[in-house]
Amino acid sequence: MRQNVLFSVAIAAAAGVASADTPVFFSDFDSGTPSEIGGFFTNESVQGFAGMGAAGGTSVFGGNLLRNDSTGGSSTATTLSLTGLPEHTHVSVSFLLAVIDSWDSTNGSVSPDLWRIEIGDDFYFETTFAITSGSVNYSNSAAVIYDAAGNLGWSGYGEKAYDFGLEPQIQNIPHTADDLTIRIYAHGAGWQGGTDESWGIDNLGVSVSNIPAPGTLALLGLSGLVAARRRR
Ligand SMILES: [Ca+2]
Ligand SMILES: [Ca+2]
Ligand SMILES: [Ca+2]
Repeated sequence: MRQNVLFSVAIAAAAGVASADTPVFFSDFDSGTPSEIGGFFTNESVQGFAGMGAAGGTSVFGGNLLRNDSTGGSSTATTLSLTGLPEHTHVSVSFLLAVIDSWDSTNGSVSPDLWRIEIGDDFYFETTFAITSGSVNYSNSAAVIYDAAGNLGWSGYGEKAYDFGLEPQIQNIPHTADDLTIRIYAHGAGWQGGTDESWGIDNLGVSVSNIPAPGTLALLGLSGLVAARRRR
């Protein structure tokens, strides 16, 4: 059994297959914006978020972030486009989210203010935040960086922040294509953008992994070998 496992790992490496958890992108945005980033964004200071992170979190805010203060909707997304990914079955995404100024949740005024991340063509995660009005808020106590809604910068309204590396719903998402596009945007009938509401991300990372379906581990070596031969 031990030999079989080692054989599978060797074949996987030869075929360009992602191992346990392979990083394929990371940026802290402090020395500019990588070419993989597109769509709507400005690269600007993290202001009062500097040095802040979740207890037990993945990283802390520093230097610059990417901010999106557009009028909202999918056409105003901030995008990340990756190509030539190693073979994989799943993708995971990690970042710090700054929730900036007068968000009104789904039941405040003017609402709803919704925030969405699309990971590939078949998956999205959506939530809302209550800062100035409304009572519904993204609920993940482990991910909280700052939820006191004091003013940390930008216009005079308050801010919140969360570590989305600690959001289970955007870890290990089924995905197999060579290319991956991530789109992040706010939308909703209450979304105003500008100095009313905006958001920012720092320390954006993407990793891919191979997670065998139950009962398929013994076949991995054989399938890897076939894939490797076809490429030659
Ligand atoms: Ca940064
Ligand atoms: Ca503010
Ligand atoms: Ca609003």
